[in-house]
Amino acid sequence: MDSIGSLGLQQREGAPSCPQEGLPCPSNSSELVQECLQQFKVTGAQLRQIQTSLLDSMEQALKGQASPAPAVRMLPTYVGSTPHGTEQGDFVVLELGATGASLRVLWVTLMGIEGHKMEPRSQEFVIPQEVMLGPGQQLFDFAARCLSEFLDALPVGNQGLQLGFSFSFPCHQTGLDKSTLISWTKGFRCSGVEGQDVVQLLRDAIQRQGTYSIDVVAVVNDTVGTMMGCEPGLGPCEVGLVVDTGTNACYMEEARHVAVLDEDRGRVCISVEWGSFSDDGALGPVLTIFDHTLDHESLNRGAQRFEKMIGGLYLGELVRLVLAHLARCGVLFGGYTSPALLRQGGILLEHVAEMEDPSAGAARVHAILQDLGLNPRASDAEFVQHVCAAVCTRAAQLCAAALAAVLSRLQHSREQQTLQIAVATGGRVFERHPRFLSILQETVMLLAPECDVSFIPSVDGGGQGVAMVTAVAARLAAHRCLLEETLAPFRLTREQLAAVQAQMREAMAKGLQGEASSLRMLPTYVRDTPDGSERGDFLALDLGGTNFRVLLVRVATGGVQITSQIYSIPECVAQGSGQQLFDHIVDCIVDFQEKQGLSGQSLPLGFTFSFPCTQLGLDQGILLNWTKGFNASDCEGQDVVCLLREAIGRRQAVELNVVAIVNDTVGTMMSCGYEDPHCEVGLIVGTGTNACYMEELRNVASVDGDSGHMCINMEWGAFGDDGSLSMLSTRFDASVDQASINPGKQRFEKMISGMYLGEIVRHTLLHLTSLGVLFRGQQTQRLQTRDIFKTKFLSEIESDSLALRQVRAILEDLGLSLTSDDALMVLEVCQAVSQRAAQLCGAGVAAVVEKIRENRGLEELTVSVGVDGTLYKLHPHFSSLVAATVRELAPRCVVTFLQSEDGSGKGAALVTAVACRLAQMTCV
Ligand code: 0WK
Ligand code: BGC
Ligand code: BGC
Repeated sequence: MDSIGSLGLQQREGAPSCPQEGLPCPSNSSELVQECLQQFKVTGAQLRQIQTSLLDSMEQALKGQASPAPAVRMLPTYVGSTPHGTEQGDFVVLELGATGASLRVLWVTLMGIEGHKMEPRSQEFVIPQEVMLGPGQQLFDFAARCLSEFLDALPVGNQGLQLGFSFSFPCHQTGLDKSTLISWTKGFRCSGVEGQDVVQLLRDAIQRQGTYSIDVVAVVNDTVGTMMGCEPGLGPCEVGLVVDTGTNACYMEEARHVAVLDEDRGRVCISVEWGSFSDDGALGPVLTIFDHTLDHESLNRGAQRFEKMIGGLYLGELVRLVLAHLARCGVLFGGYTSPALLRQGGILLEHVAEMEDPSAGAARVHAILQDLGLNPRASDAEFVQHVCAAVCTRAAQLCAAALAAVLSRLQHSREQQTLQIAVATGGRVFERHPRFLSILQETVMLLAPECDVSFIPSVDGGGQGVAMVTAVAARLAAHRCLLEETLAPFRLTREQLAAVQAQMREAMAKGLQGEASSLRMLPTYVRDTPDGSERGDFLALDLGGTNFRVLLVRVATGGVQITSQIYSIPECVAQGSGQQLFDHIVDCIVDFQEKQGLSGQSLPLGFTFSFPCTQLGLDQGILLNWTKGFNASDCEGQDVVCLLREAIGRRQAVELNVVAIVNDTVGTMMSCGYEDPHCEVGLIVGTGTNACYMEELRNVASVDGDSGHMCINMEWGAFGDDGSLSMLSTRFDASVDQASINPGKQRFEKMISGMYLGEIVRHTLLHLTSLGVLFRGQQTQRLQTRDIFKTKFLSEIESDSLALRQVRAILEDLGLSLTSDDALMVLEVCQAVSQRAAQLCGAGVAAVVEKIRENRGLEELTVSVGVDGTLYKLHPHFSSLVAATVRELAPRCVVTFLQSEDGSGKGAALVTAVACRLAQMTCV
């Protein structure tokens, strides 16, 4: 075991060799020895007290209790599952800290077949004292040099290597490859490392070394490596216990019990860091003056008190302090001491293990004591063995009390009365000390009789286990790369969005001039926004969104009152004959009139018809083509106002005066314009998407007149149908388009609107599943079902208030069995798809408001946009992303987005009211 320096104890310069402060020398020797040995006796009650108090601290820490700070840290390790046995590949493992003043490099080959194992190749390097206490960079450079020296001996060529970093110190982990050192323990005290990400420090050192391309993909605590390295046949082990220079344990906790994790399913490995356990109530009574002396002279005074009673780094020192005391009292070695006996670190674990080993016999004890420069008498050897046994027995019992606390925690967390568990053990105290494990086992059986515990020594100190975690991390890292690759086309740059804005401007100009353009720029014959003088009762229809609504709109001095009723449009009607569709609409109107006591009244009616129509007048709209899943026959190319009037005609005793047909964007603009005169743009992001705005009449080639304005229905859903958006289109967009009832059409809409986002996500998830990135590569029937992944799921999954667990619930309802990593990746897919949609929509709005600003030759334009549509209204981030994109691309426009409260039905009624007001004025 390590020399004095690496014992983490301070050298006491020039201290006179005199009896231990505060320790009287009683009259007879055996009484004195008994008195000393008695101090190391720990009663059952004390062990139970320690077990209980440690359990309390563990549960306080799990709950995230901040103050008083729990005595143990309970650090999540991002290891969520014990090995599947399928992990395979070659991995380099670097172990630092488990064995004190040495580090180890291993080459581990995982066969991926249960039970098949290749003996790892390894090499140990002694870490010089000045490196353990020097600048952090020096330590990591030393590690990088050892790595490359080890690899020099292997035929690795220049292949990329994956490394697992076993770093045996308390760390806050924020990922499998991100870990910040909290504090050094066990004789290490390098500067500039605490509070730093040790993975980055190692990566930087490997970079500086520059000899091998090594990717550090995982960092694990040695207890985790020990647990994961447990022979699959015998395990799986769900507890990892290390007693080497230091001591600690990890175990698999139910994720829902770990407050800092937003998880409610599955398990996560927790590193207890019980070395820092220091409950005065529990530990006070068992701490001896020798423990206080050792701590006082240690590098980390006051810290790791529990570890300093158990860890191999300290056992030898405790024995030395006792022997030195007894020698000074003349009880041992004839009162003679030696430099080695007085020198801290003079007695190492190896010495203690040998001297205590009953098979070693007194002769071996003599030899060791003579090596320490002592001249032991016959009785001395026996006393020394008793002291060694007392120190190590206490260590094993205390370790057992701690382990019993972990077992009790497992019983609580799994609500099990009895527990059958396998504990992987690692560390040289287990390997070297003859009785440590047996004392531990006996004491655990006393303290946790309802637990059936099997202890499984880890084969190679956890190297295999670290390689397992590295394999899992490598798999996750590879998956992350594939995920990034898959989502990259959805991540639009500012340049790409500005290009979309410019292309839309160009298409707008061409459309207004009647030139070939994917933007039809349809005049709507709405020349003015309401001026508030409108009055009267109006019927309104609202067809084309999620719901078909019939509304009674009363426009009075006090404002607008709306009574409405939602009716469904069954798919068979939406895709049946036009006559059937319009008859269905009239049926709904009649039903509404009856319910509202309006039967027989012929109120002016405004018809919000949310499909592309060429308008020849306010009450004439030729349907150009259906969109959004509608496909009723014999309608395209027809004047839908006529079709409605014919349907009214077919229905006896119904009289309706269809005054206006408006697009839902126009209805929304008018509805919001009634409250805010600045509202000159209408935007819909719902089942479909589209925008309209008030254009200068002089710019509308197809309508006579050079003054005044005309509201233009852009029909931007079709933007890019000429292929101008192909550079942005992904393979998933193509799949959605090909599967739609209007392939090649409405390309812009199919990247933005609610009818399609869910499908884009579904196709992306199918692709990632086929790559094995998601759902362990298991394709499920459900996920292959069209429209099974609703766009509303995106809004739910992306809502900040939804914990990952709820994301899982949504996906499990889809019959998907998934891990938390899967849920996270699905969330990222949803975010990428909706972010692109919002940004494209923002680029469109930026094009429109810039057009208005330039139309009016303004330096700065203040304008409001009336918005409606389920996606825009319900998605947690869509509206803010649209606004942010508009601010970015149209910085000279101050744009206010007004969410329409009453939908566009009110707008249609207002358009009708304006038309009626204008008609009355011309009659007067
Ligand atoms: C509500 C409007 C209606 C429009 C719809 C669009 O009243 O005219 O078509 O919003 O949103 P969606 O219902 O398609 O989500
Ligand atoms: C460290 C632990 C480590 C244990 C065993 C302790 O000093 O804080 O992280 O697991 O030693 O090596
Ligand atoms: C239609 C537009 C409508 C938009 C929003 C699109 O599919 O073509 O007329 O405004 O959906 O509902």
